[in-house]
Amino acid sequence: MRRSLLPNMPRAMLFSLRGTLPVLDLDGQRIVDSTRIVEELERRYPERALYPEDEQERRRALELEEFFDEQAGHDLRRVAFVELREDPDFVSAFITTGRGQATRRIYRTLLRSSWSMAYANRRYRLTAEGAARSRVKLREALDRITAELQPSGYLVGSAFSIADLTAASLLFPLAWPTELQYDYPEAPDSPFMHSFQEHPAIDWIRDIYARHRGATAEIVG
Ligand SMILES: N[C@@H](CCC(=O)N[C@@H](CS)C(=O)NCC(=O)O)C(=O)O
Repeated sequence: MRRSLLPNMPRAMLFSLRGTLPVLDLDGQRIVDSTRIVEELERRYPERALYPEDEQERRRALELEEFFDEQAGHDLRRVAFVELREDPDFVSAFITTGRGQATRRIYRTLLRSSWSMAYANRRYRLTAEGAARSRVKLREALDRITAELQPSGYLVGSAFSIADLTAASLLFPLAWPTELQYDYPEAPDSPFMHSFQEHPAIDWIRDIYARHRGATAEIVG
């Protein structure tokens, strides 16, 4: 069963004071952080492995996972936050996807308040200089995808692995694949996001979604 903490602002905000999303509750155990979640799922369900079997390939795949998760993912969020903080209408529509107008209005009001902006700017250290650095690093992350690609079309070895999953899913907003499981509102035009459209890694992200985006568990609550 999959549960969304958003839109459930008080619960999500309280949670985010302590940790990040996603979170997996499994047999009474709470696992925070996607790296640890996948680790546990690999242990329990080895038949659908995301870690390559070969020792060297596994190390390589985990290195790439670490890079996209701990660097590129944060760069993408930072740039998106900074670009979108002037657009509370889109952000409220985005985070309330699938919910009614009333919820959306509440979010819009919250996001327009100066304290919520101050909180976000402080918590995520959002500055124009930081965003400029992250824009450069995002392009490097896309270049890294093309540089690492193997003849198989995957980042490591001959099969889909944790490396492909992490890179494609964290950078999805640059590619907006048609297989996204939500009916998101159309993103506002952003010259920066647009500037990537010719990058070959964008097609790679779309292709990974087309081939590997499985059916998703229904969201409850
Ligand atoms: N390394 C973490 C990063 C997760 C992360 O930053 N998640 C974002 C949402 S996509 C988050 O929870 N941000 C809330 C916060 O940092 O307060 C993971 O892979 O789980």
